[in-house]
Amino acid sequence: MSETAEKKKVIFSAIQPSGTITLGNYLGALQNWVKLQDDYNCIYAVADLHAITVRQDPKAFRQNILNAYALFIACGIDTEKSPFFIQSHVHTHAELAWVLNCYTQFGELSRMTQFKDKSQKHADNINAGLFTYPSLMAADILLYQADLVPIGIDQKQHLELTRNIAERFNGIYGNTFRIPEAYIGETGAKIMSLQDPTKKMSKSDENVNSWVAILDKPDTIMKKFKRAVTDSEARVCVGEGKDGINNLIGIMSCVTGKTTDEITAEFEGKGYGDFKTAVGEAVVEKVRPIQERFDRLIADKAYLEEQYRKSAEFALRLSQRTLDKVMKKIGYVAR
Ligand code: ATP
Ligand code: LTN
Repeated sequence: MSETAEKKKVIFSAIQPSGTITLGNYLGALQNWVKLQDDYNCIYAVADLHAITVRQDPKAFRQNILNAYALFIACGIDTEKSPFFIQSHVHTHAELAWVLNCYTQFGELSRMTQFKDKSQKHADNINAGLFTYPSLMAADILLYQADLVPIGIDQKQHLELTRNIAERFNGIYGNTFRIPEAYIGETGAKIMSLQDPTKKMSKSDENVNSWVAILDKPDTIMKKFKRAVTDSEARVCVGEGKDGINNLIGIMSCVTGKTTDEITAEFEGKGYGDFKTAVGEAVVEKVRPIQERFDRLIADKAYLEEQYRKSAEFALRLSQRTLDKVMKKIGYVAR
């Protein structure tokens, strides 16, 4: 890292490899990660340790981790600029998570809405990891002394808790962790389900027509958009009670860069059928080059391995500094 690069603010973020990456993940998270690379020192990870809070099939899990890794590079994550590693390859994360668990209160974790939602969804497996998930997320962020954390709105509560844990630790032992801030992108903050546009598009939704995966084939993408739920007004414009159309206009704007007004003017006098087809085509065009790059990358295991190894080495060196400081302050005997 150069002198000037050293002075840039630090960004950390991660995403779980818990299934196929959707258009919501791409527009809400990934696209921002790519944009931020030039102006910040970015460090990114595939959060595979977090993913086992929900039961994973070993074979599918391994594939999902590699797919997510390759897909992110295909979307524009450049490991020369931004170390991009697999969380389980860097042991400091699990170590600091244990320490932070002892500085996190039961009451605080009980208030996390994601814990409540996921406990309901997976009532047969409410494990301790699901409960302490936010301490691991706090460890991810605090290890790199991150200034900013790009996330969707749904992760804001976890970031607040991270700040509280860091402030508590600093209060006891003196300045150890930088206090991070959430970075919520303006566009694509919340892409809604194509089948129930009052709910967010979510990869764990059982209705496959509710989400579009970045790796969906063009005809699947077209079919899903043609089936998208709209309203009976049949006018392409933003309005109250028009959640479906509002969402489609939002998606169109995100993928083409056109404003809402430009889109409304373009589709003046046209029906929903035409508009849905146009949105589908715009999305197909957007993902086409990503899919082509993905196909090449996923076939090149040696290249992927080189990237995640190199990034994990960098991440270990950096995070070990913070962990050493933490252990010393607590009173552990140095190795
Ligand atoms: P799950 O369905 O398993 O909860 P998810 O699709 O909601 O998964 P996450 O892995 O929880 O996705 O989120 C990854 C990132 O993508 C987060 O930063 C999150 O805020 C963002 N994100 C997820 N869904 C959307 C969406 N519909 N619109 C915008 N951003 C989203
Ligand atoms: N909890 C996040 C994924 C995640 C993360 C992080 C995000 C794990 N560790 C650190 C930002 C910073 C999610 O479910 N989207």
